[in-house]
Amino acid sequence: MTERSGNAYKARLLLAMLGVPYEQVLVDLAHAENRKPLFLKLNPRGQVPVLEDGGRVYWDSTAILVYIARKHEAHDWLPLDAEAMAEVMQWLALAQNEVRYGLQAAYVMLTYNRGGHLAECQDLGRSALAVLDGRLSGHDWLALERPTLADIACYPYAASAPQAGIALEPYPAVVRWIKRIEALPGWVQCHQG
Ligand SMILES: N[C@@H](CCC(=O)N[C@@H](CS)C(=O)NCC(=O)O)C(=O)O
Repeated sequence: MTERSGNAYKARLLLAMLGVPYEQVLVDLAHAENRKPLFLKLNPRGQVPVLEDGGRVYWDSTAILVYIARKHEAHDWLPLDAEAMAEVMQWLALAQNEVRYGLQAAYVMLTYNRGGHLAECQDLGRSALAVLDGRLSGHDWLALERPTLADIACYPYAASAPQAGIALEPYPAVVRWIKRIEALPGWVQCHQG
């Protein structure tokens, strides 16, 4: 994993909130360590996060969040019954679509000076924030009236929207929800040290 990846942060955040110890291995994205054969053996997509556990390797933050929640029987964070699980999973889908290709993409372009269609990504990012704000205007959490994987998956790149060139002021319910998440027991910062 790398400390600056919002996707790796999701896994670190859940592990911290569950009090599960883990070893963090940093991957040097700036020097394309993630494109070297050794890393591609772990994740053929060449992306962090990757989780190694019990002699097996898992990639993609959604799969990793689900794995951690199930393995540690964190039913509050990812319930087993059909309705509740689907309610959580729909937000994981938003995290992997509008958030990933909108907020994350714009964040990466501005923070790491990468090329791309910035305005389009920012528009997509704003559409993600509007959906989040709509839900959070009448609820404290994205699903099930309690913190779940839905919040962990959407939070990192919503919180870093200003670094993606998107002001959070038009989304006041999102701003209150970010503060609520950051007050949860076990919350850790994205960038350590
Ligand atoms: N869908 C993937 C996205 C992972 C992703 O975008 N990782 C970024 C860091 S946050 C990465 O490894 N970028 C390096 C690259 O693509 O070369 C997930 O949720 O894990």
